[in-house]
This record gives sequence, structure tokens and C-alpha cells, in this order.
Amino acid sequence: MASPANTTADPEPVLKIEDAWIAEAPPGSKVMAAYMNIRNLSADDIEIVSFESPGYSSIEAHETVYQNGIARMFRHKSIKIPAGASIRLARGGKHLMLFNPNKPLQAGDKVMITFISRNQLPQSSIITVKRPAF
Ligand SMILES: [Cu+2]
Repeated sequence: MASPANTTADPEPVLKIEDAWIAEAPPGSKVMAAYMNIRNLSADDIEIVSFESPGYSSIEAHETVYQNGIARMFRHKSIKIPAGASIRLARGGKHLMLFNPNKPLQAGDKVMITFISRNQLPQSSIITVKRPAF
């Protein structure tokens, strides 16, 4: 039976993942970091409560905070984005911490990360590994 291509279209995404990248890490690293801008396109606040990826054993939301010149990382249980707003994950601030890559990853590799929020459908984004520019 022929049917128009759009009859089973996925719902409109409510998160827009912009400028996303995973920082390439030295070979053998058990932890990597991802940075991006996450925009909430919906009319509701969104709380992202977990992250999943086939490329890593687990993912946590972290924030680097400088205390007396020393960088410390704290874990956030979730990332809240008010309706229509965006949140920036950047080096030296909030980031996703990616644990135990399933295989060595280098610049150019792509990894899918799924964002799971409380009141929206899960949404996935393909994110490219890049060499950090210092
Ligand atoms: Cu971290």
C-alpha cells in the first residue's frame, strides 16, 4: 500500500543540539567530555534527567567550578532548560562526562547520545569527536 512519506513522521524535536563536539582524549583514556548548546524549542521547561550512548558505559552531567584556583568537578542530577531558553555546555563549565568508551575514539568519529527528559520523548543527536584547539 502506497502512503505519503510523512504519515509516520516523528514528533517535532523539542531540543535543538547546536555546536556539539566530543573532545578527543589521549589513547586509553577512560573518560571524555562533550560540549554543546542545548536549546529548548518547546513551550514547557525541560529537565534532562539522563543520557545514554552506545559508545560509552555511562554519561553524567558535570560542572567544573574553580575554588581558590583549583578546578573541581561536581555532578548535576539533571539539566534544566526553561521554555524557549538554551543552556551552554563549554570547557571550564558545564559538560557531559562520558565514561569508558567502548572503543578508542579519535577526531572524526561520530557517537550518538540520547537525551532523556522527564516530560518529553527521548531525543538523540550524533556528535563528532574533535581535537581540542588550545
Ligand atoms: Cu566532568
